[in-house]
Amino acid sequence: PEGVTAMRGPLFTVNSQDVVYTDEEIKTRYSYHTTAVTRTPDNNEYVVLPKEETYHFKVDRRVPKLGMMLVGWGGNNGSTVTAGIIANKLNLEWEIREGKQKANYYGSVLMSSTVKLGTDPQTGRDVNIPLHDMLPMVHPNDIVVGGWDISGMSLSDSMDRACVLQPSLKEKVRKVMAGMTPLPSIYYPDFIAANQEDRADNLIPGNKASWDHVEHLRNDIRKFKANNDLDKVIVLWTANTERYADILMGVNDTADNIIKAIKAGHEEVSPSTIFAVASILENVPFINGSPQNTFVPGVVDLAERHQSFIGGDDFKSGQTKMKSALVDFLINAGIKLTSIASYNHLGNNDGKNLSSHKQFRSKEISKSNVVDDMVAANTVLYAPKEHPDHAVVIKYLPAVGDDKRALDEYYGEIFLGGHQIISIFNVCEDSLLASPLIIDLVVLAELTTRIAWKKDESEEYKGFHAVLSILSFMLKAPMTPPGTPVVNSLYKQRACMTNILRACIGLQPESDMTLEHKLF
Ligand code: NAI
Ligand code: DG6
Repeated sequence: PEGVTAMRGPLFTVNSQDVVYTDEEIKTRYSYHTTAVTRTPDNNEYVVLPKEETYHFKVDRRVPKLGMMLVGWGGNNGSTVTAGIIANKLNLEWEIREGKQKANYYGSVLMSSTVKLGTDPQTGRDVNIPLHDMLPMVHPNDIVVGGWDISGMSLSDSMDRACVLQPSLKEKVRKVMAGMTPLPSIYYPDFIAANQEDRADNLIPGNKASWDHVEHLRNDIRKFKANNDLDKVIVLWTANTERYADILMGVNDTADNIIKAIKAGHEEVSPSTIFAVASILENVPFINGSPQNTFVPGVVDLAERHQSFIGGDDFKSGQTKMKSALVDFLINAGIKLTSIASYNHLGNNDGKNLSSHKQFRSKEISKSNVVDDMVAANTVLYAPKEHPDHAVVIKYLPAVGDDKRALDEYYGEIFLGGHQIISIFNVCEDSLLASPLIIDLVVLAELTTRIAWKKDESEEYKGFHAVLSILSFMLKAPMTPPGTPVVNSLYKQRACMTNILRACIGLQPESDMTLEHKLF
C-alpha cells in the first residue's frame, strides 16, 4: 500500500565515534586512504607514498517526494518503466505461459542486488544487505512519473505500440496508463532520423533552438512539481538518439555562448541540450540516457556555474554491460584481447532511428570506447598506443521488435601464441533491461543531492561535482568532471558506487581480503 515503503526504518546503525545520527542527518568523519606514486628525478623508479586524508560527510536522511520527468515518455523505455513502477506499486501479479508472474525490480542494481555490510563475528559469515538499504533512498514505487514526447499518444497506447509487455500485464495497468499523456515537446527535425517524422504530432511551436523553448520547459518542470506536491524533480532523456552537434567556438563552448546561441536560434543546438539547459536553470538534475553529445562544453560549464547535477551518457544495458565485465575479466586474467566484433540487430523504434547514419554514428561512438581504460591499464599486454580492433554494427530488422540480438566475438592471444575465441549470443529484451537502469539513475542521482562533504571541520559543506560520475555503472560512455579519468570497468564502477555509500556511513571500502579466514 502507498506509504508503506516510506515508513520503513533503517536496517542498521553504525556504532562508531566517527558516525553521528540525528533525526535529519548522518554525519561522518572518514579516513580516505590512497597511494601516491611519483618517479625518482632520474625517472628510473617509482616512489610510492601511502596517504591518508580526512573527509567529513553529511547525508540528509529525509527522503523526498520525488518526481521523474522523462523526455521520450511515450517511447519503449518510457512506457515500460512507467508500467513497471505501477505494477510494483500495486503489487500486481499476472498470467504468463509458465504461470503467475509477480512484479519485481530485477535488473536494478539498487533494488535487486546486495552488498556486503560486514561479517558476523560468531559465524564468520558475510552479512549482505540490499544496496538500496545502505542509505535512505527514494523507493521507486513512490516516484511520480511524467514527461514529454513529440508523440501525443497516451501511455496506454504507447505501451501497445512498444510491443514489450505481456498482454496480461498490460490489461492490469491499462486504466492508470490511459490517464497519462505526455506534454508536448520540442522537435528539431535535423537532429533525429527523418523516419521519425510521422510520430511528431505533439509539438511546442518552433523547429530550432529558442529561449522561449527553454522557458516553456522550465515552466513545465515547475508546474509538474507544484501539481504533484513534489519536493524534487529529476529529468531524464530517454528520447531518440540525436546526431552529434558540432562543437563550435563561440557557439557551444562556454556557458555564456550556449545561452547566446539558444537566444539567437543557432541551428547547432539540439533539443536534448535545450532540455539540459532548462533543467540546470531549474536546478534539477538532468541525465542523458542516449549517446549524443547533449553535454557540449557550454552545458558542462553552465552546470558547474549553477552547481546543478548532470549525468550521462547512454544506458548500458545488454551487450555493453557484458563487454565491460568480460573485457575486464580477460585483460585482468592476462589474456591479450586482440579484437572484438560486436554485431546486433533489433526491430524497435530505436533501431529504426539508428538505421539513419548520423544517429548510428552517435551510438557507434558510445559503444566503441568502453574498453579503453582496461587496455591502457595493462602495460604488459599492450604497447602505449596499441588497442584491440573493435567493430560495432547495428542493423534494423523490424521482425525481432524489442528483443535485440547481440552477437559478439572476443578474440584473444593466450600462452605461447595460442588463441581463445569466445562467441556470445545475447538476446537483450532492450526496454526491459533499460527500464531498471532509469530507476537506478534517478534514485542514485537524487541521493547525491542529499550528500555533502568537506575536508576541514571549519569549512562549509559542499556537494559533489556537477558531473555525476558516480552514475557510471549504468552508462555506456560515462561522463566525468573535465580532466578526470573515465572508468569503464564494470567491477570498478560498482565498487566506486558501493564504497562511496560506505564512506557516507563511516565504513572503509570492502577489501575482500578476509584475513581473518587466512591468518588464524
Ligand atoms: P523509442 O524510439 O521507443 O522512444 C523514444 C521516444 O522519444 C519516442 O516516443 C519519440 O517520440 C520520443 N522523442 C523523440 N524526440 C523527442 C523530443 N525531442 N522530445 C520528446 N520526445 C522525443 O526508443 P527507446 O527504445 O525507448 O530508447 C530511447 C533512447 O534510449 C534511445 O536513444 C536509445 O538509443 C537509448 N537507449 C536505449 C537502450 C535500451 O536498451 N532500450 C539502451 C541504451 C540506450
Ligand atoms: C542497438 O545497439 C540499439 C541500442 O540502442 C542498444 O540497444 C542500446 O544502446 C543498448 O546497448 P547495449 O550495448 O548496452 O546493449
